[in-house]
Amino acid sequence: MDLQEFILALSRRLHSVKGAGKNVIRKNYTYIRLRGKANLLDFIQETNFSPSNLVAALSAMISYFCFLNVTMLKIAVVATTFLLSFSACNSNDSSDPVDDTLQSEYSSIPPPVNLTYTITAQYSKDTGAFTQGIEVNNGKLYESTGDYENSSLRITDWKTGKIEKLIRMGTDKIFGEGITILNNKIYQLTWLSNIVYVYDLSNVDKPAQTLKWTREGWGLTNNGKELIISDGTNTVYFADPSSLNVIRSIKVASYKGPITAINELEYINGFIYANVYLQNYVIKIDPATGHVVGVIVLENLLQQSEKIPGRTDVLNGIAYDSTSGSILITGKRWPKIFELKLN
Ligand SMILES: [Ca+2]
Repeated sequence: MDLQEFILALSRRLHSVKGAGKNVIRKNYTYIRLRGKANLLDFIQETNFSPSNLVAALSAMISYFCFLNVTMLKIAVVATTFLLSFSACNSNDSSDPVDDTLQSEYSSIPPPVNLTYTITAQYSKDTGAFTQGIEVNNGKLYESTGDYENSSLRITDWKTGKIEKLIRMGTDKIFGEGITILNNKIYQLTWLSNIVYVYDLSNVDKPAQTLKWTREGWGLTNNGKELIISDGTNTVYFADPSSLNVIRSIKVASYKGPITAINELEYINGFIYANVYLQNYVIKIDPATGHVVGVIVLENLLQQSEKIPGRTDVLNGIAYDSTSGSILITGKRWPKIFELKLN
């Protein structure tokens, strides 16, 4: 691949980055940074383009984007930052950012087991739902959606797709995140506003109270007595449900090192299952150690032909139906929810 081909291919990739991230770019660059990094690192690996030529390529790329518009230029600058950090990372022939001194600590962790599964059913789902968290309770699906003004709390019959209750709690500052139900209370995280809404299960029309969570809010589940919360880092917190005081925390890691961007969560039979933002897999975490003991690979779960360009977003959303033993999996603005059984 020569330089011109590289730039053209990269511009196409960046366009897909922009399209997927445009709804969250205005308030915080976390999403776009993470998305940009994942896409571009994949891209570099796919093309085998030499990092030594990146600076020349990026200079040309920024010139190219200057003729488009300001937003695209912003994207190019963000991408440049990551490509340069990638280049620096490769300058010592190491693609793994984990500190060598810590490597031995992680290498003692056994590799995760590949958890195979069978898809037992597929159901239609509202493509307007920017799914941030799902949980099953008493035969219904409780869902929290994000995307600022479009954020909501929903109760649905997931087998018919019928939305039985929809509470719009989003504003230009409130972005819905993870959800869980404990002791007949629904807890709904928000992303950057430090607010956790608490609803009575019997009355979801408005929150019965709010609690303060001092970190970013990403994923939420519970183990029957504690809330389990992720904040987009590699730390998962166990918190008192009445106060949100942190009781303890774990650092999520596999034999390859820390795993960051821990997102939507589900507690299933003594283990924490987690989406990892931008990844097409779910990890199974030992709640005592934080070690990843299993992985469910969900690549191509949603077929390319089922995706709506510029709308269908990443895999996100895991819930456990204890009555059937099924796991429900979906994504942000996906047209489907999948029912799986682990083999
Ligand atoms: Ca969940």
